[in-house]
Amino acid sequence: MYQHKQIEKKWQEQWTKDSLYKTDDAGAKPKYYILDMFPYPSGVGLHVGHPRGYIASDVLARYQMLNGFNVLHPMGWDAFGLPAENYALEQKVQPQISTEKNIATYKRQLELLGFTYDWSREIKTTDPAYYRWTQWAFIQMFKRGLVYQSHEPINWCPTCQTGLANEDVENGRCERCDTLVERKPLRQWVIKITDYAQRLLNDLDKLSDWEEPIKEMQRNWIGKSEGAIINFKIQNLNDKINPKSKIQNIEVFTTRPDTLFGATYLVLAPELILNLQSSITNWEEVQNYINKTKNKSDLDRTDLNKDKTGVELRGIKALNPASGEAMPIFVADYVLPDYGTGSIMAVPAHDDRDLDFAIKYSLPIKEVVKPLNRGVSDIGYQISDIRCSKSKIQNSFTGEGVNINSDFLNGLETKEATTKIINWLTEKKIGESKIQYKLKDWVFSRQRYWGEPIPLIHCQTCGVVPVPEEELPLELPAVKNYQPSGSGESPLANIIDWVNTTCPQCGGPAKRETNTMPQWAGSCWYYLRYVDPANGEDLIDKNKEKHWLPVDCYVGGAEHATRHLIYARFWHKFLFDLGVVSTQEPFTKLRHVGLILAADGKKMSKRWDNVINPDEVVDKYGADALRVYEMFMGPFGEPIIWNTNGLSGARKFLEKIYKLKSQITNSKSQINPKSQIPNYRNLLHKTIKKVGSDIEAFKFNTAVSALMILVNKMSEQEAIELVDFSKVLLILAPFAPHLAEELWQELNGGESIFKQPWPKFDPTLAQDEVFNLVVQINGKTRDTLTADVDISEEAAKELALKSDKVIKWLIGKTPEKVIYVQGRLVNIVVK
Ligand code: ANZ
Ligand code: ZN
Repeated sequence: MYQHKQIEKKWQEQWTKDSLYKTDDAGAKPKYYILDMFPYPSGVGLHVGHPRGYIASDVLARYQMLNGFNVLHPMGWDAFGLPAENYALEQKVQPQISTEKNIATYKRQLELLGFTYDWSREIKTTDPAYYRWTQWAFIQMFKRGLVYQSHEPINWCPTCQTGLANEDVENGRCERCDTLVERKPLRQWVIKITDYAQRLLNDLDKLSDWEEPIKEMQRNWIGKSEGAIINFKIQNLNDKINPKSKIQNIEVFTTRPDTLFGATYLVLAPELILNLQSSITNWEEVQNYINKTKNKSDLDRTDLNKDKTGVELRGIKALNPASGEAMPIFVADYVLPDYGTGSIMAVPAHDDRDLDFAIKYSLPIKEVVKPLNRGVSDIGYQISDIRCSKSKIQNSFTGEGVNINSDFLNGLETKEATTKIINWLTEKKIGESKIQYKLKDWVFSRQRYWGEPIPLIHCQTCGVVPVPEEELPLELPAVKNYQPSGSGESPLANIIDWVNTTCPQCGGPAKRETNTMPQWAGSCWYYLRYVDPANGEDLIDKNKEKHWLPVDCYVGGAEHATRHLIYARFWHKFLFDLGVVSTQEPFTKLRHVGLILAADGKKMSKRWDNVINPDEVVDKYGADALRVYEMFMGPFGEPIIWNTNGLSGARKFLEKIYKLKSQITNSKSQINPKSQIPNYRNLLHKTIKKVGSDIEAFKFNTAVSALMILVNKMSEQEAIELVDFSKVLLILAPFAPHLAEELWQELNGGESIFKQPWPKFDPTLAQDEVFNLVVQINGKTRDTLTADVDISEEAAKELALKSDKVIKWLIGKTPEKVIYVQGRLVNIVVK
């Protein structure tokens, strides 16, 4: 009988006793650093969805151990942050205490699954010895001018009662609690991540082993646009109101300066116009409009399908510097305050949103670019003063083409026109070329308790002074009351003893910064600390860094594509500039794990009461069964629904292997009286080859399925040779380590199975089976080729068309159709 409980407990204890997973820094073996996105230890513990990625990285770690690598596979805890603090508030305990408790639960659950973590390198972001270096890096940024204080309105979550970074807002809602985010002016610390935008963008191209969709998400998040800034002079039509009014111009950012002659009005974001008040004659109307837009989310404002609204600013006009025409100026909320300059020149003929707006408010539409392949305009609005109805014009022409109605730009193609107008603007000092990023500077302060204290001191005489490095870590003081104040001040502000300090520069009375760092801070560099977790002198030892970095393979959720992964890449590049790390990028290979959904198709969550606890699964089916099932359930990167039947299938597979034991013979002479080579041999070698290459390609499901086919075949045999079965155990070991070790020890004894080499396959035995692929032209056979039995349709056709004989027959003819009959022939039809 396969007694999983007994077997799993026995080997977990033995492996720990033998320090099987303790990773040395030295040694002759090549290194392999495999990293999981470390969890945030929530109060409810793990559900069966969480370990999917951890199991995969563990399979890879064990596979690499068997392949002779010195594997570093660490684990730790991302334990600061709002959810931990909210949980503690709910439970009425200190976050320090609840966090420790949650970590203990997580660790116990992870250990049940038999992972290869080197726990001697465990770290937690809440440990002062750890966050000392988070604070240290922040101070280095401060000293290099990468950190600034701002009072601009930022995203504010009224439920979490804290300011948020752009990355923490999803569709206008707080990513944590789903509350509509407001804008609130707040004193805050901001990191100039935009200084690194171009490098973050460029180096994506070097990450050849990252999945393309994740790189694309980062490109879009960084959002580079090339264009120009253009200055528009403002005419005050009503000098009587305020002759001293200072407004002289409005700056806009545009990606299409070539359309300047087609700009027929300007639009300002409502947030931007307060300083124009004195010249505006309909101020009340404008003020009402501003108030109305206050609570709209960016998504609402920019939605193409939403009705555009706005109000004209009466009393002023703008002058188009190219055409000299006077243009009305509007406030409208489809222009956002914090992109570009917060103002635009509207070109309704060539921008959809401007067109909608122009039609609604009967504004002139002037066509200035025509498509290259069109002789005359067929849209019908090329005359500047034409007033159009929505029914007549549906779309603007937003592509590139040739300029018309544009004076000195006429006849130029878009690229040339762009260069020419930018030169013209620059010469006249009314504009210049400009690169704009969607990425915003990183709002780095939170008005909450459970985070790293920001190590800055406010002195009346010296201004803002960093805490001296030798005084780090600046520890988070223990407090009774850590409820958020909601006033925009952190709860730390109430700890007078802690706040009042002396200035490190002048010795005078000073006050500590009371904001804390965001949840993302600690995870920006944790992968470095595993390499050298106890270093009290430096963030990381240089030699160890050179040895272990970069991380060879990083596995985690796709939800981090634009947050953690951008922040960590930025932090790493900053540390590179400091000389702390020697590589430009931290993670060589990145793979994302798909979600495991509950049986009802929803995300597993306490809220839906659909969570399956891994403890119960392990108890009933065993850790190995859970591991095999989660690897087998479907393609690793895709979401998949949990199915308990699948779990019993995995369990039965392991039982079958356990039973194979009874068919084993040790001596060659006893077996297979009929033939010398057992008839599973070819399949065995094929499977060794496939399991290895599938693990490397993260195709765990097909690896397990190949193992299942092999085991089925072997169970039909009367006798199995021990050498062969030992190979089966070795390729099973990454997936079901406990069972593999148990059987290995029983049959072979000696050192752990994980100290053995991965079995070699015999290439001739592992060769794929082939068939004769007949190639016909118009039904007549012209060639016969050899093809793998599992050749794809495309590959079969390509193979056929490349045949020398076929090429000769095809001279002067073009194939009209190519038909593939699977496993038999390709027919090429020609006229
Ligand atoms: C004139 C123009 C003519 C534009 C044209 C487009 C087409 P991306 O690619 O996203 O950078 N824009 C600029 N700042 C804006 C803001 N704060 N809120 C909303 N829209 C803004 O887009 C840049 C274009 O988006 C800019 O180029 C501007 O419209 C608009 F045929 O200027 B364009
Ligand atoms: Zn001072």
